Amino acid sequence: MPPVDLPQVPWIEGVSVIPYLDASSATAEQRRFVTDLHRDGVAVFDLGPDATDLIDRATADAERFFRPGKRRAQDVWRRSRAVRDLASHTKLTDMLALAYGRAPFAFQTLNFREGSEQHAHSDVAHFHSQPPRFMCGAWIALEDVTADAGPLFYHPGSHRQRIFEMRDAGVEGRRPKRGDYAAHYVDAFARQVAGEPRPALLRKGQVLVWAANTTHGGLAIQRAGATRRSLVTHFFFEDCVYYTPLYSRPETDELYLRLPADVRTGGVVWPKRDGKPVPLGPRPLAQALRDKVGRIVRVD
Ligand SMILES: O=C(O)CCC(=O)C(=O)O
Repeated sequence: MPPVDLPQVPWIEGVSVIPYLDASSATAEQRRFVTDLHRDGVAVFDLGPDATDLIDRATADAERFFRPGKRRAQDVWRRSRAVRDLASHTKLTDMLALAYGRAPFAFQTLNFREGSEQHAHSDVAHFHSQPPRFMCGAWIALEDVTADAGPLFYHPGSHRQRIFEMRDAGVEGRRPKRGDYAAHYVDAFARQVAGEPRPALLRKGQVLVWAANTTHGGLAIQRAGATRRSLVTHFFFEDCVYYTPLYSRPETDELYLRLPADVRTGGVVWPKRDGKPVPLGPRPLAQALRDKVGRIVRVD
């Protein structure tokens, strides 16, 4: 049996979010955040003036990792206390705990100095959970975003679409492998994206959270040299199984399991199913150990 009181569907993904909020002690700001996330698959709030100093320290710490021609620095939190604290900011984790009904933990950070110009995608191709949809992304603006700097974009309401899997992209009858995403998935996903992208013109200190299946990406940079510093943090939630769908075949339960880091503690979070630890093979253990001991920051 699952641990008592843990929802099997995130509140923001279900149909009972309003009575749930009515029975909670949510503030007006939290209530707006949760209802926006439920309706649109994205929601924005402000970390407030108290976070300005932390944002400035996190921005300065990340700066030394960027390289010419590279877009992002992954897991700077392993080298920066400020990035670590910002990624796990209490106001953010409180919002997520309320919205999902389980305790969130940040497992990865991405610092950007410029726009990513990333194709439209949904994070559930990269990170997913059992039970499903206990995953989300948080995009923190480290400076004001201008329309010509290649803002983040999203498709409101896309979180409600059916999850697009590797087999929908034609990778069938076998486990997906490295290269299948670029060769098959990206274009197939793009063909089924509906509606107009909406740019996220955030001010410094604002946070945009997207739900697991919300379509998003980065718009083209219109002004050479424009910066758009941001910190993206990906979250999972307690007591789930964590896996990488790109290399998994969920229909036959062949999952590429993960042993995610816990950014706040520096440890790892062992996957659980129905409250019981799930056995892991040597690969995720070795990966977690390498990242932790090496304090690895990936720049790409
Ligand atoms: O910041 C961006 O332009 C996109 C970031 C993104 O899509 C992601 O990290 O999943």
